[in-house]
Amino acid sequence: MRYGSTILEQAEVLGAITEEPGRVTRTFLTPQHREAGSRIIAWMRDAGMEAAFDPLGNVVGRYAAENPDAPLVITGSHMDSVVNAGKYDGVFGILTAIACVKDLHARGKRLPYTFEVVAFGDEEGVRFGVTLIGSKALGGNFDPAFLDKKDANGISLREAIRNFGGDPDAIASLKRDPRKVAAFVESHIEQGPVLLNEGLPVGVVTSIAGGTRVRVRVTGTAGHAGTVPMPARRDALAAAAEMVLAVERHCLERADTLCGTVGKLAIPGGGAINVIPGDVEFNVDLRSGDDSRRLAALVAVEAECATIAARRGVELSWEPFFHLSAALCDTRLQARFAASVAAQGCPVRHLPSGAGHDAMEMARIAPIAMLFVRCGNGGISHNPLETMTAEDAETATSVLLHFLEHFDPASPGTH
Ligand code: HGY
Ligand code: MN
Ligand code: MN
Repeated sequence: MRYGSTILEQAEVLGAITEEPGRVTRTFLTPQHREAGSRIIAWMRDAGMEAAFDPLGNVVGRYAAENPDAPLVITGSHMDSVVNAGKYDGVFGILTAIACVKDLHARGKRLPYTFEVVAFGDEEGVRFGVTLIGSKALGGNFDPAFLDKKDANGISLREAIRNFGGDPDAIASLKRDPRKVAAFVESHIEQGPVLLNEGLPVGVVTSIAGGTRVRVRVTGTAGHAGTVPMPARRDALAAAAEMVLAVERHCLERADTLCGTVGKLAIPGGGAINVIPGDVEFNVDLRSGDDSRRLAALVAVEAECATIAARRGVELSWEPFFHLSAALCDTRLQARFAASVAAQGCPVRHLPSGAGHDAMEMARIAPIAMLFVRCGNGGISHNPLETMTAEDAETATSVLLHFLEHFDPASPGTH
């Protein structure tokens, strides 16, 4: 095995760099981000790349072409994690690319394009509530208003960048020139059960589902749990619970095209056992491969929640704060990846991605493609039980290396 076991060992090393001992939580611009980034830089340099943090805290490795004017191919994924994460989400896409460059460099081989490997500093949006920050910057979609977003300790993104040694004023310059970028490709653990159920090590992604995230606030009347008669209550939590079930039911009835999740719900201040909750906040995450169905669901679910609020006499605040359109993977790049999969003797399976990825933002400046690698344990992810095998890491890396060595930037894709 040339790459697989090293990749899993490196993922273990990064998995141990966490803000929460005993579980993997690594968020943007923290000391753990710096430590993990420094490890990645060392591995990139050892593989023959120039590598450093950029002004936003992304790690960028470059394996230059012989011709300084050659086009650019970018790959990579994110180095941050959700809370209590697995070890491979994001990280695999970085490590597999480093392994490819190490192999090329050992053979003294350069590519007909400059190859950039990016460890995006923030894709999950855990610390500041804005997702895909790193790829938004490289794709030219970074909104300066993000800089005023604050974390749970009241630190703004601008301050955090400065404290990290970055430069908020240099972010605009990180956008890659679309005329120079021939393709963006991302390898990622599938985070679902399709490849596992079909006994396949890798798959070629066709599209990446779009998503909408909504901030919901339900306001009722706090009161004494023992003295307010049941019919007279304006219980914000009971109303919110009914709304959560409405989201689930709406999406279950359309499970072939929709996913709906309430991943965060809180009573501000925490609530008390003998107080009727007067205030509840929760988030809705709605996704679909079809943007029109997602937007229709957004309208329908909001209407159902408004009906529940009216019947229960509580107020509803419904604030969509994040929209990301579904992204199509370039058909010619898909075909190239399929040829590289077949070249390894693997069956070719095309499949959509229900998870979001940095490739969605990079699609603004380049044709994109994604390679999925099998996810074990029933396909579980965003969970410490997430797992993959060294053999599959080996296969996926061989596919990526074949793709990179056969990719002709002169005819990249139909962007
Ligand atoms: O939420 C997502 O799909 C990604 O893991 N950030
Ligand atoms: Mn994720
Ligand atoms: Mn991911």
